[in-house]
Amino acid sequence: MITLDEKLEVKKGLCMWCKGECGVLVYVKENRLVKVEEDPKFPRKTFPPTRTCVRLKVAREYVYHPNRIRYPLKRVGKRGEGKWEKISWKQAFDEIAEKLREIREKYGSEALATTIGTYRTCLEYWARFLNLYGTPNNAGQSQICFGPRSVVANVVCGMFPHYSVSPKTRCIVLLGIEPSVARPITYNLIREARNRGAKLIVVDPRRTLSASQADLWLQIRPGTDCALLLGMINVIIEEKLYDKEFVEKWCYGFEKLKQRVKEYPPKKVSEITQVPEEKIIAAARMYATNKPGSFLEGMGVEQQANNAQTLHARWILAALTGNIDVEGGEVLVGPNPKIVTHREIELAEKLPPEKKKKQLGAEKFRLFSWFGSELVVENVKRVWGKAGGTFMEECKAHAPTLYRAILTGKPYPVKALITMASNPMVTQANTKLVYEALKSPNLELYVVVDFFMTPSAMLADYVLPAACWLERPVLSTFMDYGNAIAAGEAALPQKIEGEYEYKTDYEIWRELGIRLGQEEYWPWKTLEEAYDFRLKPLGYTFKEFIKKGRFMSLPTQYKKYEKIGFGTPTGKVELYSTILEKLGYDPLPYFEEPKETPVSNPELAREYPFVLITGGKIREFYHSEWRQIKTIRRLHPDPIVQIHPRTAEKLGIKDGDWVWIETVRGRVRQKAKLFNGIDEKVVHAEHGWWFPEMPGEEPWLYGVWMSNINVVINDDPEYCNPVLGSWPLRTALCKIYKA
Ligand SMILES: Nc1nc2c(c(=O)[nH]1)N[C@H]1C(S)=C(S)[C@@H](COP(=O)(O)OP(=O)(O)OC[C@H]3O[C@@H](n4cnc5c(=O)[nH]c(N)nc54)[C@H](O)[C@@H]3O)O[C@H]1N2
Ligand SMILES: Nc1nc2c(c(=O)[nH]1)N[C@H]1C(S)=C(S)[C@@H](COP(=O)(O)OP(=O)(O)OC[C@H]3O[C@@H](n4cnc5c(=O)[nH]c(N)nc54)[C@H](O)[C@@H]3O)O[C@H]1N2
Ligand code: SF4
Ligand SMILES: [Mo]
Repeated sequence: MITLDEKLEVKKGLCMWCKGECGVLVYVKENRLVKVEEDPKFPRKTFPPTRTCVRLKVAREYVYHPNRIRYPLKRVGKRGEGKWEKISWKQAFDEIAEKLREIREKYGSEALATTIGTYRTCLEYWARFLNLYGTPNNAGQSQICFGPRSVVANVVCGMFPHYSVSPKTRCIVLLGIEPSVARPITYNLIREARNRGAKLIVVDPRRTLSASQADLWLQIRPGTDCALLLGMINVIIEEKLYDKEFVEKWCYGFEKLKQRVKEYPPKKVSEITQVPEEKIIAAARMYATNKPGSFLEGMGVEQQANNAQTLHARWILAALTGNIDVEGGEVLVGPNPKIVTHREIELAEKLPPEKKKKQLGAEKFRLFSWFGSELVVENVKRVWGKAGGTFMEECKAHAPTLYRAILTGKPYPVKALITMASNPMVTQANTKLVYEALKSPNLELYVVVDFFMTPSAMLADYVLPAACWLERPVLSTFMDYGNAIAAGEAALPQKIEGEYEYKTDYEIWRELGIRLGQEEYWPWKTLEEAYDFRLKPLGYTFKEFIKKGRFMSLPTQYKKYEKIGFGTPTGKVELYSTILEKLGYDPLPYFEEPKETPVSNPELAREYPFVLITGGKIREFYHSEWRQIKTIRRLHPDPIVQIHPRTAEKLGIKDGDWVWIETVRGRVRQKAKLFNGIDEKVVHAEHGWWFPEMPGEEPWLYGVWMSNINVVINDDPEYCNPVLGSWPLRTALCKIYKA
C-alpha cells in the first residue's frame, strides 16, 4: 500500500555547493529538511552524476550544524577574543550603516572596502551597493580565479567562451585544470567527446586522473606554461599548420607575432619547461591537425605571475588554428539578450570617475582596473550589444594592496571592511599580513557575512548569518558568459522563531543601502522580486521560470564574426593586442621566469630546494569549507602534501609522516603522501586548511596557523602579474622536513 505523506513538500532547488550547480529536489516536511536528491528532469548533466554526490547526502548535517551562526553577533570583548552578544538584525543594520556614514564623511567613500571569494551570491546587487556608496574597492580572489581568463579572452577576441567543449570536439587541451575534480559539467562533456575519439593533451606538473588517461601528458615545470605555448605557436607557424584564411582575414598582428615566436624554438622551450622537445612538437601537431579543438584553462596557469601572457598565447593558438567560434571549438556566446545582466544591475555609471581612479592597485595593474575594464567592455558592447561578465569580478581592487593600505594608511586610509562569502584568513595569500590588517586599530569596522564561524569571522566586529541556497531563491546566469539561465526556489524558511533568523546577502546590501540614502535604487523588497526584474524581458516571473523547468539556453550559432566581427578595437582577433599597447604593456606574449624558482633565485634555492605548488582542488572540500561536517571530514581527515618517493627517501620521510613545509615566510605542517606522479623537485600542498574542532578564540583561531599553506605564500605586489595583479600561488621555494 502506498501512503502519501501530505505534509511532505518537494521544492526545485539549484545546488550551489560547487560548480556543478545541479538541479535538485529538496524534500521538506513542516519547514524541516528531510533530504535532497538529484532532479532527474533537470536537463544539464554532470559527471560524477548528481545522484552520487556525497554533499547532498549530508545536507541535513550541513544545514542544522551546531556551528552555524543563527543570529547576528556583535563583538563584546577584544577582536579575536571570541566574546559575542546576540543582537537583532535591526540593531546590526542601524549600527553598521551609522558607522559607514561616519567613515564616509570623515575619510571619503573609498575608505570602505569589501572582500569576496569565489562566485556564489548576488554579486550584481553587492556591486550596486558599492557603486552607489561610492567606493571602487571591492577586492577578493578573482585576480587568481577566473578573472584572468575572462579578461584576457575579452582583450584578445572580444568575448569569453566559458568552457567550450562539445561532443564534436576532436582535441581537448587541459592547461592547468583538472575537470574530473573541479568542473563536473565540463567533465561530463569531455567524457562524451573522448568516447567519440577526441584526443586529450594534459599540461600539468602532476599526473592527475586526466593526465593518466591522456594521449599526451606534458609534465611541465611549474610556472613555464607560457614558454610551452609560445613553442607550440613556433612549431605551428614553422610547419605551416595554421589556418591561412582565418589568419589573413580575421587576425591582427600575425607578422609581429611571427617575429616574436622565433625566440621560442622547441629546443629552447624544452630547456625552460623540462618538457622533451619531441613532446612539444607532438602536442603542437596534435592540436593543429585534430580540429575542431578546445583549450580548457584553470588555476595551474591563472595562479601564476605570468598568467596574462600565458592566457594570451593560449588564445593565439586557438586563433591560428581557426578554432574560434566553430562547432566543437571555442564557441563565443554572448549573454542572453533577454535577461537583465549583471552589468545592468551593477550601475557602474553611478561611481564617479574620480573614485574609479582611486581603486587600490589600479595604477600598477591597469588591465584589472576600472580604466582597463571600461576599455574592454566598450569594444565588446560595440559588437555584441551587451557584454558578458561583471565589473565586480573583472575590475577589482588589488587584495594585497588593500591589506597594506589598511596597515599603512597609504595611498589613503581604509577604515571599514566587509567580507561576504569568503574566508580570507585561510584563502588569501600571506595570512600574517591579512591577520595584522584585520586586527589593526586602523580598521574601525570589520563585518563578516557567512553561514559558519571561521577564522576570519572570529576577528570581526559583527558577524551576520546568511541564508544558504536552501533558504533563498537562486538565479545563475553564469556571470552572463553564455546564454544559459538556471534557477532554484527557496526550500526552507529564513526564520524559525526561537531557532534562527537568516537574511539573504541581497537583503543585507539592500538594508544598508536604504539606510545610506540609496532607497530609490532598491525597489525590490526581496531577492525573489529582484530576480523577477532580471527575468522580466523573458516574459517570466521567477516563480513561472521555476515552473517551466528552471533552465534555459538558446540554440548555438557559429562563426558569428562573419556578421558582427570580433569585439576588439580592430574587430579582429588581436594576436597583437592594441588594448595592452594602449595600457602601456607589451602587446605580444613573452615568457618571464617567475621570481621565486631555482632558475631566478639559485641562491635561495640552495636553502629551499623544492618548488612548492599549492591548492589543486580536493573532491571532498570546497576551498576552506566542509571541514566541520564530520561525515565529509572522515573521508579526508588531514591536509596532504604530495612528495616524490625518492625525495622522501632522501629526507627520511615515510608515507603518512607529518612534515614541515617551510619557505622564507614561515612554516606549516601537512601529512606526507608519497606520489610518483610528481617531479622529484616539486611538492604539492593542499590549501584551505583550518580545524573547526579547535578553539576559535586567539591564539588558536581554529588552528589557522598550523596547516594553512597561505601562511607561507608570497603576495608582494612586486611579485604579482604586472597586467592583472595576480599573486603567485604556484611557484615558491621551500624545504621539507619531518615534524
Ligand atoms: N594557496 C592557495 N590559495 C588559494 C587557492 C589555491 O589554489 N592555493 N585557490 C584560490 C581560489 S581558486 C579561490 S576561488 C579562493 C576561494 O576563496 P574563498 O571563496 O574565500 O573560499 P571559501 O573557503 O569557499 O570561503 C567561502 C566562505 O563563504 C561562506 N559562503 C559560501 N557561500 C556563501 C554565500 O552564498 N553567502 C555568504 N554570505 N557566505 C557564503 C562559506 O561558509 C565560507 O566560509 O581561494 C584561493 N586561495
Ligand atoms: N571539489 C571542489 N571543486 C571545486 C573547488 C573546490 O574547492 N573543490 N573549487 C572551485 C574553484 S573556485 C575553482 S577556481 C576550480 C579550480 O579548479 P582547476 O582550475 O582545475 O584548478 P586546480 O585544481 O586548483 O589546479 C589544477 C591543476 O593545476 C596544476 N598546476 C599547478 N601548477 C601548475 C603549472 O605551473 N602549470 C600547469 N599547467 N599546471 C599547474 C595542479 O597540479 C592541478 O592539478 O575548482 C572549482 N571546483
Ligand atoms: S555539491 Fe556540486 S556536484 Fe554535488 S549536487 Fe551540489 S552542485 Fe552538484
Ligand atoms: Mo577559484
